[in-house]
Amino acid sequence: MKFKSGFVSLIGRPNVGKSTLINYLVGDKIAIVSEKPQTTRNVIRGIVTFEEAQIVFLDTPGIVRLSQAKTPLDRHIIEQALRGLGGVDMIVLMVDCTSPISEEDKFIVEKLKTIEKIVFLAMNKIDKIKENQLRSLWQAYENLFPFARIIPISAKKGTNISILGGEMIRYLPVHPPYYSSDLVTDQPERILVAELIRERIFALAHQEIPYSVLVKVNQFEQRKEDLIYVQATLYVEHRSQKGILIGRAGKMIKMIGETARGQIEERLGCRIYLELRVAVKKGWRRRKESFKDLGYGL
Ligand SMILES: Nc1nc2c(ncn2[C@@H]2O[C@H](COP(=O)(O)OP(=O)(O)OP(=O)(O)O)[C@@H](O)[C@H]2O)c(=O)[nH]1
Ligand SMILES: [Mg+2]
Repeated sequence: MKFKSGFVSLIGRPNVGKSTLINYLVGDKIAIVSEKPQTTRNVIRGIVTFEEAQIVFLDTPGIVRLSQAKTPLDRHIIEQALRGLGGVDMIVLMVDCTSPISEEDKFIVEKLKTIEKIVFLAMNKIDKIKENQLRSLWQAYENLFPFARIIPISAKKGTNISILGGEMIRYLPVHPPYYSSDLVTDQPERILVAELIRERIFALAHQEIPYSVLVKVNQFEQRKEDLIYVQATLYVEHRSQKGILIGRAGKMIKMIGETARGQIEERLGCRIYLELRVAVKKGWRRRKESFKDLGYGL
């Protein structure tokens, strides 16, 4: 049997579980996840190597309609995600089966109609519904677009993920692997660290704060054999947000730092000395030149 290999883009509206799926597939935490929508800002590659195939997944930021994009950053993020539709062998549209077809889903399907690619539909979060609740939604999606496969899954519990993987391999082209088999992502460690810090901000801060923060890792140095020194700056958009992020007597920033350190240590497998600073980069989400600091792929 010949080896198969290809690129698969994972798209969908925010919060449907794309990053959760990519983590499950690679068996490692490479993409941050949160209960809040619009968590992912960059396209992240997750590599899964089987005996007979290698799939390179592209986790993309959640797509909203352009009219809903509030800032130049939002528009930039959507453009990134839509770019994820080109240059891949296959596309998986992920939807949340606990809610009806949304305007965003329809917007994405319209985009899919303009490109000739194999598209799977992954109906995620089946752990939250009863089986008979799926039928009418399934039918509705079937009427919307000629999906090559429709697979109900739970990215959180791992339900039907092996079926999804197996079906994808069937459609992939014969091609040698693109990456070494021990690699799960090509994301640089600095970016991964910045993302893990951002995940803690999404978990701990409220309202606009997580969306207003840009994390930049300035120093990443091996100080001892098992100790890495990391210095990161958390940029906010306004002076008032600085105080909120630091918290009363520094409580919030301390909590972000402590929990992030634990996550980074677990991921990198060594001790971390983490130093966080908070600074203001006025209105950075409106300024294109600051997007390059967002990190990978920009
Ligand atoms: N119950 C349940 N929850 C899930 C499942 N998959 C993901 N979630 C939850 O849904 C939320 C969003 O998950 P993410 O993986 O961050 O979603 P995303 O599509 O990457 O979101 P964006 O990056 O904002 O586009 C998190 O709270 C996950 O724990 C699932 O199969 N079942
Ligand atoms: Mg995501």
